[in-house]
Amino acid sequence: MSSKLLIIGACGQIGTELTTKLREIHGTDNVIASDINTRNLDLVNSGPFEIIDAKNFNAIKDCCINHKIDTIYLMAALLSATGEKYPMEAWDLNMNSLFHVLNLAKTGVIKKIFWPSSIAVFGPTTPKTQTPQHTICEPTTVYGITKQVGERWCEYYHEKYGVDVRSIRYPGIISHKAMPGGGTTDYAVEIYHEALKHKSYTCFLSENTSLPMMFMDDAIKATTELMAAPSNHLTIRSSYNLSAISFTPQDIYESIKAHIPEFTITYQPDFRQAIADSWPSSIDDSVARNDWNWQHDFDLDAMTHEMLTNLRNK
Ligand code: AKB
Repeated sequence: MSSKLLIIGACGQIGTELTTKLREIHGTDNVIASDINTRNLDLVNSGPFEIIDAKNFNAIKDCCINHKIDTIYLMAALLSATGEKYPMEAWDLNMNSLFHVLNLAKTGVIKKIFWPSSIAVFGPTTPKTQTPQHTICEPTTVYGITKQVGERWCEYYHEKYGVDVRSIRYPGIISHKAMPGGGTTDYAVEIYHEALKHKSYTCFLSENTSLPMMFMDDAIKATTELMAAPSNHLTIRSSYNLSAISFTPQDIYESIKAHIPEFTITYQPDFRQAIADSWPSSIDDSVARNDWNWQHDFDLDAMTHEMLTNLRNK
């Protein structure tokens, strides 16, 4: 019998492209996309879609039973910058949605879960470069706290109840389809749009802020490969470090300027600077590389080429 999947938060930046990829792999009718609203009409019209609030346990459970779902990808979350503005809402959404899917797996309604964590689990006391898989995690954002606690619960449910939950600590993700919303790394998407539209960009982080980043195609590849890996190869049930590239706003500016010579940038750091300063600048993902052969494909210039080509064609 083929696997049936539910994606919660399918209209978001990662959910949109993950849904497309999973439909290619598993067949359109085997992948139910869901979100709290129908804001992304292309996605909504691309196959089975349900309106589901990730905080509503019964709505998720009914959907799983009605569609005989065995695997959930829980992509709904409030990110780092929005989480600082709405701390209780971030806690409520990020934690309760995770408990809902963990408990559906614990009680046998579903078999497998993908839940994204983030580099936001790290904080100012974490080693900043080549941050190891196992290290100090003292996050200073609400979002980071929810991801760190979520990781502990994932490992707990795996150890105590045998739940097959798999997770990646995503770095900043850069893509040209759906826009990101409410993150600290969002500048690295906005900059491409502004370079093409206005030939100038005002960056909310300072020029030398180096952060771990990844092109969307690599993030989707990592997610599908981790979910396809044999269970007995996986040594991490909290969340895997994952890395591709690290760059600063100045680096990405120069990469774009090579294609758009008149492009200019100014820097006006805001409250997101403190969040970025608390995160690592590069990540050691050797455990992911060893356990499930993770390898990234895109460096900064290859990503810039893809971003500009696709945005120009829109
Ligand atoms: C954010 O900036 O909040 C996210 C993340 C790194 O998890 N993109």
